[in-house]
Amino acid sequence: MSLFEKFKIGLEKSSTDLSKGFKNIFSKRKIDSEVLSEFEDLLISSDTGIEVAQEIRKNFETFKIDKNLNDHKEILKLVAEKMAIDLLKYEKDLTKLGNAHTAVIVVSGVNGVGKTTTIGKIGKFFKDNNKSVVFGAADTFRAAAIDQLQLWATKVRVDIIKSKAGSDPASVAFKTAEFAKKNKIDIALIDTAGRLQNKKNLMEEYKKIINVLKKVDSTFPNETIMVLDATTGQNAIGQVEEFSKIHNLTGLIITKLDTTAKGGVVLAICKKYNLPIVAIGLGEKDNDLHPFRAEFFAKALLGLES
Ligand SMILES: Nc1nc2c(ncn2[C@@H]2O[C@H](COP(=O)(O)OP(=O)(O)O)[C@@H](O)[C@H]2O)c(=O)[nH]1
Ligand SMILES: [Mg+2]
Repeated sequence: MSLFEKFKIGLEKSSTDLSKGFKNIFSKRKIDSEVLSEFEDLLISSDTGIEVAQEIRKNFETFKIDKNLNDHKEILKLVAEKMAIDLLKYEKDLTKLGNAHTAVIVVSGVNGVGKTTTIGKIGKFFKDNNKSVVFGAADTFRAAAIDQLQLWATKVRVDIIKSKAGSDPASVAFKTAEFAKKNKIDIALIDTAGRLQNKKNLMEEYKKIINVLKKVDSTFPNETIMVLDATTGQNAIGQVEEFSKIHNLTGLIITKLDTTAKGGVVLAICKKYNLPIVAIGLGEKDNDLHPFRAEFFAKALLGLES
């Protein structure tokens, strides 16, 4: 199956409403300001946020398209093209993460967004590409979280550094980085706790993790990736806001785009934070993590066939 087909199948639920809406709005009608307002509302309802929707509408108005164009497919193609151009600068491949000799990657995000699952998938990706990998189970908040990462480590056959539930997360992170450096491991992925009940503690915990990593090697961590669950819609934006106060983010991974998530949130997040999208999650299995491709994403989101 081609990557575009994977995007299409993955984004099917997101795209259905949007493409139906487009069809209703643009079929057999001249493009006047009423039509464009409906178009803008449709974009907002797919979680693009008001700003992005207004911008796309504005772009649309300046498209050199025949205002009498009544083939909604043609219009969709034009919108997808424009969207893809806008999103192109946010593409970043997972392979780019492994450029440092030993790359330490801290994975953050609120509870349940898919951090541990995503770490498992990234681990598989790098293993498949002949890289050595170690996981660090620095989400020590619950025993189940450590066990879950252990399961992934066993499944994709990578090393794991872990400690008892309730132990110091920074200490696990430190040991993971130390192990990776000493054994010249290519990629160290550090899982973290995402609970937000106590923001201050979480903030301090992250700062501590980052600081101890720097003690192992001043270039660590090489990446700080935040995982976002697309189903949370506009809330995801608030989460990036919170987490970027704690530490400097270098990229995002957006999960669960295969569910009823409204994919438009990807546009909103990209625009607002200007952070690359390292990968997207299109399912729960180990091969459901994919590189973000602006063109495929835009076309699949709008329900285009090719
Ligand atoms: N459908 C779907 N489910 C996902 C995806 N990524 C993660 N999940 C599921 O989301 C749930 C929470 O994932 P988990 O990795 O435990 O989240 P964490 O709390 O951030 O570590 C699990 O049931 C995962 O299988 C995805 O891309 N698509
Ligand atoms: Mg977890």
